[in-house]
Amino acid sequence: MRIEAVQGDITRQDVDAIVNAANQSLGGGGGVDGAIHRAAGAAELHEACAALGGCPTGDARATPGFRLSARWIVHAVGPRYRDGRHGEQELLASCYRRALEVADEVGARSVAFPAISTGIYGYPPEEAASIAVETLQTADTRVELARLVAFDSATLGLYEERLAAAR
Ligand code: AR6
Repeated sequence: MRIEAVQGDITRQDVDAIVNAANQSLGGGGGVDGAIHRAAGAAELHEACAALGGCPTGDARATPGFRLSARWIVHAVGPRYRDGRHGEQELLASCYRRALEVADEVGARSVAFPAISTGIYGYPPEEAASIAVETLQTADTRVELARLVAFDSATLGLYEERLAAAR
């Protein structure tokens, strides 16, 4: 699988599936979740999410992308960061792994990821970027392209450093 990093808005990515940084209720929220709900069509996406009955932390669920260019949205629930001693690393890695597994199930071959948990959930961005890159690099998947979408240039820099180190 090819892994690339770009700076931009995940709702505008031309890929088969975009990943949402959701919460356990899948009821929508702020940050990237709010942006995805608005861009996909809030009413339809809300109804599709409600039918899923929630999602545990570290896991992922798919809905259609509705008005997005992406055919699918994979809603992944990242951990809230406390102190790094409550399983946060494993739960965040699990989000990336499960999002790829769900992408495989729906047949998506290109998937864009936001920096899960690094906004409202407070995960330190440096460690989150390392976990994202390492987990994607070791994943067993039919997905051909994983695109890490940084909202800001600092996050893009973190991804670029880690991807360059791995080459
Ligand atoms: N495109 C790409 N990245 C974005 C966008 C965008 N349009 N908007 C924000 N980001 P956050 P979390 C970045 O807070 O920390 C919601 O209320 C943002 O800069 O969206 O996992 C949910 O419902 C940051 O780097 O998600 C949950 O309750 C990253 O996306 C909770 O927030 C993630 O920030 C989840 O918190």
